[in-house]
Amino acid sequence: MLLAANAAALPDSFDGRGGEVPPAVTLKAPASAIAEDIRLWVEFEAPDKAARQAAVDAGVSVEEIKPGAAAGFASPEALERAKDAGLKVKTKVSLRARFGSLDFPEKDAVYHNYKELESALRSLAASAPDLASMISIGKSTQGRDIWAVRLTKGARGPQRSDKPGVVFLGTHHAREHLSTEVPLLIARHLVEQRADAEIARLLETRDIYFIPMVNPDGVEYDIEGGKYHMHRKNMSKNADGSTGVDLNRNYAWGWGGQGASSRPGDDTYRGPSAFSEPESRAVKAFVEARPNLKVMLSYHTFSELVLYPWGGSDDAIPDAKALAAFKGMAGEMAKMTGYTPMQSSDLYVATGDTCDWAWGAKGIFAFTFELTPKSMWDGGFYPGAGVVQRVFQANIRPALYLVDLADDPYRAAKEAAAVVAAPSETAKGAAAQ
Ligand code: 0X9
Ligand code: ZN
Repeated sequence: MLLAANAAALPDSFDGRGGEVPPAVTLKAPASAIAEDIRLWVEFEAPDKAARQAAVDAGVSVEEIKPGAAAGFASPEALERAKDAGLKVKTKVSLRARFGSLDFPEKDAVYHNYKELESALRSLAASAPDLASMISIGKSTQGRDIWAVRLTKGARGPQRSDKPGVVFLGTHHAREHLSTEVPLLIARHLVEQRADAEIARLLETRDIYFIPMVNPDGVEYDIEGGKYHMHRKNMSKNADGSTGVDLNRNYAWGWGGQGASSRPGDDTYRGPSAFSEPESRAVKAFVEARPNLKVMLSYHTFSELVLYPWGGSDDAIPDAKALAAFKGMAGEMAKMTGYTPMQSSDLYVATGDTCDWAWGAKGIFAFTFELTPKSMWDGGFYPGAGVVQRVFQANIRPALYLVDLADDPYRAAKEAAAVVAAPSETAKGAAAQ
């Protein structure tokens, strides 16, 4: 049963059955108020993590790692700070020079903008009213509803459930559009395949949420005018006139520490305080109202990685049993996807991310996936429509695996240990395939 206090805190549900219309969106700030983009795409020498970290600490958003080098976005000021810190720049180009006007190619129409996502979720909920419902978890900075779809038998909208819960999140970062598509398509897959015995069991016994677009204002700005804007942050107006807070630096676990800029103009600006942003606060309220949540997966792009806490510190999480479970799960999901598993901070230390908070503050087994492609030159944030189905297909098994494990994520450690303890079984299995 839903506690009265929690029930009051939850937004209205929207079940898509009775023709209810979502409230009208009132935009507070015109996106076009953003100044001309002056950021640079910078490739620099990075023989080790220390070089990547120096760049991150100077305010560069590191996006791509390859042998001996790394690359990312930098404001001219961040680049100067990075150079002062000893960074050796190999190449730098303006975004405009490198990416041109980035007109939305016709083939990218398969990606969902905000209205299309809203209507896709509404159709999904309407297509299976016995198991799907739609919930607004709160409003964005500019007043858009942040939509979740819930899949479970026997509970709807904000009703409380004691079944083990899982939440899949997308598009904390505006330009990472594939991270909206993957959770949307996985939700649709579960509904369409609900007659499959395994999926039917999971829908019966688990409470499954998808929030495919945590940062709708940023997404809408990123595609405004039929052009890509390479926008990462939300659309908050900062005190210095710049736009946006990095939502994946705004959570209250280690907030304000390393790898999260205090300079509002930087792509990795952490915000004026932890949970200063309506979008991260909406996720917080959503999680806090649902103590049954045991597992979280936050999709990002790109680089093809499976990341687990901590991201804000090089330390391993102290609970050895939990660490073994995290490693077991990350390893399994890496095998399923072909992605590389690692502790988040092995990429770079960055504080205030979603998954550190989910694990540190709430004990939720939380993963970040960096989806396809592997590099900026394979499409980066805009890999085109051609990859969507393939990336979705690659991500079904890990999603089902996590949903299954939600009843006892520690099982992952035991299962991984069993494989290590019985190598001959593994070898037999491999030979039989
Ligand atoms: O930097 C991020 O927020 C994530 N990468 S992205 O390219 N999508 O921006 C990675 C987050 C991993 N977490 C930490 N290293 N703390
Ligand atoms: Zn991201």
